[in-house]
Amino acid sequence: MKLLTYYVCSFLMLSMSLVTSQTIYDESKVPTFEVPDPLVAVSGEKINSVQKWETVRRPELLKFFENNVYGKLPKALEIDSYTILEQDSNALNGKAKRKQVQLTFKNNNKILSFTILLYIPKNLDKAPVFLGYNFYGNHTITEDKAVLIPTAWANNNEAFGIENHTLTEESRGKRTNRWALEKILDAGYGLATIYYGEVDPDKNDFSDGVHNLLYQETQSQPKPDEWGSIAAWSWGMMRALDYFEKDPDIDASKVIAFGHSRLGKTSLWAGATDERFAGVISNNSGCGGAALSKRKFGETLGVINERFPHWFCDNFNEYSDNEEALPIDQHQLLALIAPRPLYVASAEEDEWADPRGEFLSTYYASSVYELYGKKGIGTKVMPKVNEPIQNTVAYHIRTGKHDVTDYDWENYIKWANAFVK
Ligand code: GTR
Repeated sequence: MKLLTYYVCSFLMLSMSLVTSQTIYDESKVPTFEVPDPLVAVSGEKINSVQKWETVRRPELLKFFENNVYGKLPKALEIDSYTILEQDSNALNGKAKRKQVQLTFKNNNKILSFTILLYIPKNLDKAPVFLGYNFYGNHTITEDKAVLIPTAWANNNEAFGIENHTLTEESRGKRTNRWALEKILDAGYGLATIYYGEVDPDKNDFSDGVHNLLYQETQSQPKPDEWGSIAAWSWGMMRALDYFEKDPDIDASKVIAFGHSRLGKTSLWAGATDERFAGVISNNSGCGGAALSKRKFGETLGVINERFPHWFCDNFNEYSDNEEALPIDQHQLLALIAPRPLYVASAEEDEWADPRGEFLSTYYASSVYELYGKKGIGTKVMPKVNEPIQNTVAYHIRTGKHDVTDYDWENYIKWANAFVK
C-alpha cells in the first residue's frame, strides 16, 4: 500500500511539474498564429455593416461558442415564483435598502432556489445595479449580520472555516475586501450578488444544480454540446435580470454583469448571450474568459479542461492542446457584447490569466465596436500598469495579484458613470 502511495505521489508530482515546466510565461515562446477576424464570415464574406454583423456574423459566432465552448441550454427555464425572504429599508446604518430575494424554479418534479442579496442606495428611485456572483456565500461580502447563509454545497476552505462542504457563520465578512460596497452605493449604484454554488455546485458532478432540472428521461449528464457550469451560472445571472425587471427599485436597463476569474468567464458569457445586460466587466477572467486561447500563455485549454472538466461543454475538449484547430478565439466572445460597454481588467502578478492576452482580446474585438461607431480600445500598445484606458471598451492592468480590489472598483465605477449610467 505504501509503495502504491509512493508511485501515485511520484506520478502526480511528475505530471504537476510537467504542467509547470510547459507553461508559457515567456513572450518569445508564444506561438505565431492568425487571429480569426470577427468581420469575415465563415463563407468568406466581408462584414462591413451593423446589419450584416447582426444577421450573419454575430449569429454564427454565437452558435459556435454555444455548441463548442460553453454549451447550449437544453431549453428555457423561467422563474416559477419569487419570495422576498427579508428586507430592511435602513440597512448599513441607514445608507441602503437591503433585500434578500429567493427565486424558485421547477421542472421534472425537481426544485431549485437561489437567493439574490441586494443593496440599493436609499435616495434613488430606480438604481442601476452591478450584478455578480460570490464564491463563498452572500454573507462573506459584508459584516451585515442579517445576510442569510446559503445551505448549498461549498468548496472546503480552511481560512474561511468551511468544512464538510458547509458554509457557516465563521466566514461572514471574509470577502468584504472584494466588494467595495460603500463606494458602489455612494456612487449611486446598487449591488446584487448570488452564491454561485446555489445555481450549480462547482464540482464535476452533474447530478446536482440546475442541470438536474432539465434532463430528458434517462439523461444524467449534459450532451456534448450542452451547458457546462459556466453556462449554468450565466443562466442564473439572466434569471436574476428577469427578476430585476419586476423590482420597482431597480433600473433593469442599467444592469452591469460583473465577475472575477471563473465568474468573470461567466459574466462575459452572460453578457454575450443576453443583450439586456447594459455592460459587462471581466475581472482577471483569463483562459476561457477574456484571454486569447491561441497564445497558450499561462493556463491553456488542455489544462483547464482537465482540471475543471465541468466548466465547459464536452465538445470543447476537441481543442485541448489543439488550439490551432479553433476557428474562433476569445476576442470574438468580447465582440458579441458590442456595442455595449465592456471592461476587461488584469493584474500584473496574475500571469496564469495572461494579462497581455486579455488586453489583445479587447484590441481585436474593437473592430466590431467601431462598426457601431463606438470607441474601442484604440491602440495595440498595452497600457502601463495602473494606467487604465477607458472607452466603450475599457482595459486596465493593476499592480498586485489575482483578486478584486478597491482600485478595480474605483475604475469600474468611473467607467460605468461615463458609459452606462
Ligand atoms: C484557477 C483557474 C482559472 C480561474 C481561477 C478562479 O484555478 O485555473 O481559470 O478561473 O481558478 O476562478 O479563481
